[in-house]
Amino acid sequence: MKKQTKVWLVVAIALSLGALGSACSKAPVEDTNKNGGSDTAVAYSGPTGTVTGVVSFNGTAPAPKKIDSSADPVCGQKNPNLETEDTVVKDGKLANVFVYIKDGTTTDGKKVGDFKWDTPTTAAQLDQNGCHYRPHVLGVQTNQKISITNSDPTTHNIHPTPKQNPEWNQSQPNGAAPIEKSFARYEVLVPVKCNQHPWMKSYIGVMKTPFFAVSAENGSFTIKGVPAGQYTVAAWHEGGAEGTTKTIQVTVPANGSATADFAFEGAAAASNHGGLQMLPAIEFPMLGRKH
Ligand SMILES: [Cu+2]
Repeated sequence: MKKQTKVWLVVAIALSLGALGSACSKAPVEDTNKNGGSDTAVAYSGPTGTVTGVVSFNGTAPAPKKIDSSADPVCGQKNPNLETEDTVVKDGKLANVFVYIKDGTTTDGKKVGDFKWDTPTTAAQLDQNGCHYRPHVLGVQTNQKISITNSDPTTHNIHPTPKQNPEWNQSQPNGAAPIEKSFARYEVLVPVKCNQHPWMKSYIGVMKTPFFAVSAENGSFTIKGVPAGQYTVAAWHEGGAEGTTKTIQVTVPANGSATADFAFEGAAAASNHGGLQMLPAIEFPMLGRKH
């Protein structure tokens, strides 16, 4: 092959790959949260309602595991019963689930993400206390300040690992001033780790809109001030590489309330029902991904 021909071949392949790449990146379902809130957007002034619900956990919840914190004796002294907190279940209800309005339209047919939603002026709080993050799951709006504090007599290193926002990490010794940060882009959710203590995990949901909540210890959540309309409500629970997301369609009435009750399940419950029953060969890899 001539050298020139080779060069053209390489260029042609690169171009077609590029086209493929951009086609793929556009493939996921549109999420108005990503696009809304431009400078020309207007604030919503119509009627609103509420979305409430309870997040259940079906099947046997994995028992919390005790964390070996011997690498930093300060952690063990302050928090001798440090346990994993990825699946916090009490009386069949699941805490720390991030619930949010993923997409939808108001009754006059406008996308909820296309309105202007003010950034809260109060900072969200993320504390490190007893060598874990408090809260474990946190929701903020884009550009809202997050004030990160260290209540422990040891040094932490806060390290978010976002995909849509810049990654950073910063050490915070005991007694240091709060670290103030924010995320400019929509991202559900940003994992946060600590470079000093590998068990420390937190997740921050970054939303354009104020329509999000985190399920409480009794599994309940409330999202107020939602424009009357039809929405996809999503619930995210951590686990595995990306976590698990469930969605429910709701209609929020003006001055009324819509219910969105979610249910997550352990591996045992997941294998006992659903279409996978007929396909045992596929069951095992699917199970692995649920974790
Ligand atoms: Cu730490």
